[in-house]
Amino acid sequence: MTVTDRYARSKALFAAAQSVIPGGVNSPVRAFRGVGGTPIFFSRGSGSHVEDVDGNSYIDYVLSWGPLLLGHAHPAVLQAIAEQAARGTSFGAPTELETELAELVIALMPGVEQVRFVNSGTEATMSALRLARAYTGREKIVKFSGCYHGHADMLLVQAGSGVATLGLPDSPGVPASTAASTLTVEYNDLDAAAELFRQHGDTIAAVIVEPIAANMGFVLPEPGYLQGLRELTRSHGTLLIMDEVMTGFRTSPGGCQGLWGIDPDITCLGKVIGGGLPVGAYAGKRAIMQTVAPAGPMYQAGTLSGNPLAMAAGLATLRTAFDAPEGETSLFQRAAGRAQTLADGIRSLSEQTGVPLQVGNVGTMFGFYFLKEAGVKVRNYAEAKQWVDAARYAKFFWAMCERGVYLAPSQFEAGFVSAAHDTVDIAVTLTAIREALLAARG
Ligand code: HOZ
Repeated sequence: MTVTDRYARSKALFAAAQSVIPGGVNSPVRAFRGVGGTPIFFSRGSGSHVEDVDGNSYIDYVLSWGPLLLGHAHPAVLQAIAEQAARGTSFGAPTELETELAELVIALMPGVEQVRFVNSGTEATMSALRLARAYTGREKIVKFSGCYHGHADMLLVQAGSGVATLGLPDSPGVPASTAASTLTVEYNDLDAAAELFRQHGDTIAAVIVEPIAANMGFVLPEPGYLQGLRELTRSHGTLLIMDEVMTGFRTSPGGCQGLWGIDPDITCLGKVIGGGLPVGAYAGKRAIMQTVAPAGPMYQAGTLSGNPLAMAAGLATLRTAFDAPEGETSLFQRAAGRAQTLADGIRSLSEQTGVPLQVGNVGTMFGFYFLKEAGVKVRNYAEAKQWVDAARYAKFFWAMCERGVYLAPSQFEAGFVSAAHDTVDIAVTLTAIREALLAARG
């Protein structure tokens, strides 16, 4: 593994962190267990670039795991945060900003009529499930193997993201009784979901799904799959929860639901709507959302919920990304165009170098698997575990770092492009990928 003096200061900081923070990180994927070596510690970011504590610069395709749609330290976001901070950082009382952001989310997301803001994606999914249970009076939920919806107890079953990266079984500490209410089925297998509904149909409160499975790599839904889930759930009186924490405002202005015309009952959001500050939201049909306290009996609360700094950063991000004068390209569209060029370039480099990759992209998101064999296709978590060549990705990852490109330190995570990535960034990245593929091919 390539860990040299190039990362000396990161290594020293990681050693210090490990004595006071479990595993030295505050979220497991950051520990680099998926690629070996020592995590890189960052000191600053600007536009499409980040700089580490050793002074190395990288084109960044992690972008804080998605939120930074405009890139690092965008002036509009910084100004919104600074202006709000000068007025106050938190009141624990309503502000106008919350209504403004809710109105904007409702205008953009077709399935959303009301919004409740929370502080993280985990809080959003956890609360959405409580809401579904409260609304339907049922207990069971269905999730898909390899999909990740944060770390609430009932969702840490066959989970993706860090759980998949570390190869962990379901987490200790989750009561068996809690996990027992979570039914799991393979993603992209509508027949298996239908069979589950034949057995348990009338007891299932909700199906929760990532419309693109972006925590086991980047796995697109097969044609008709999401629509099939919509019909299946509707016919059993079960709510469909679309977890668009990652895909919301990244795949299209209206997320995957807008792009593919799926009408979920509840939508989970996060990441981009906070513009890089901690935020989450669960949202959906008015009749369902009216179950949430104080409108209805389902309790959920938070001291920093709807925090004005996060609301201001989210508003600035969404307005800057999507507002474009008639006939002009929005910043979102520009970023999506760059992501397309990048993904097409990776596809053709895979052919040219003979390194088998499965490449996917939608809007400003992309991902690629290193496959053990050419010609196989990954459609679900079982196939991902079977076909992904983790050792080759690890070599590739470090070769990319040495060439000044930072990708996710795990094949089970997606990549992100921002409005700050320009054509030079993409060209430099593709040159680095060519070299790194050859290096990883050995
Ligand atoms: N689970 C997050 C991405 N899918 C990673 C969060 C983090 O480590 O910051």
